[in-house]
Amino acid sequence: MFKQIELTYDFNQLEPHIDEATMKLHYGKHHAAYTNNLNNALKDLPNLQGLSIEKILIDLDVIDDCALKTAVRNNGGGFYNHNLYFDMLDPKGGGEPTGALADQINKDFGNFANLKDQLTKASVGVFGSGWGWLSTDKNGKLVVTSTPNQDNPLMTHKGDLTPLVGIDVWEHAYYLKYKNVRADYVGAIFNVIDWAKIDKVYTNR
Ligand code: MN3
Repeated sequence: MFKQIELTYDFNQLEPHIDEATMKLHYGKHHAAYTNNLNNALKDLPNLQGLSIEKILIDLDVIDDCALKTAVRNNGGGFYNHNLYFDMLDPKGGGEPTGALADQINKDFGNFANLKDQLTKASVGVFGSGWGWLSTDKNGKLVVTSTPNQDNPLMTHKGDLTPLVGIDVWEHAYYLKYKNVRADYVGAIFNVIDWAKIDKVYTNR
């Protein structure tokens, strides 16, 4: 049974960047539904019992049944992506990365402003629902990509990329507060990204 990560902050603590009503629905309804639907689909896939969600998403092709494969892709992606999303956010976030992550950002993008610009463009530019991503490859190089729906870099790169930052640009992530102005939401979310935590994940990968 997969479980949603527990939040280390209250629903209203990401205000004004992410509003309380959106947080309640996003975590309490959307993320909960992906998690329940994933667990239900896995009941019919005993061969996947005990595997990590990362392993399951990298190897989706082992699922022969088309409908079950789609269910695990959409809901397993939704489960994993939202665990990463809610975990990387923190009321005390914002600012710029430090440590090994900052050094690598400077190496791969020149500076943090350039990374922020690329990640913003990738996220705002998703057509329809999807995600913008900052990932690391096996050598520690940082890469910005985007995916449609609940796909993620584990799936698109078969385990060669590990996601570090995921920016959810489904309308349910921002519409109550930002309406159609996705760019304002993407701009605001940088104020609550916990770069210290992401540096730890990057350093200990
Ligand atoms: Mn979402």
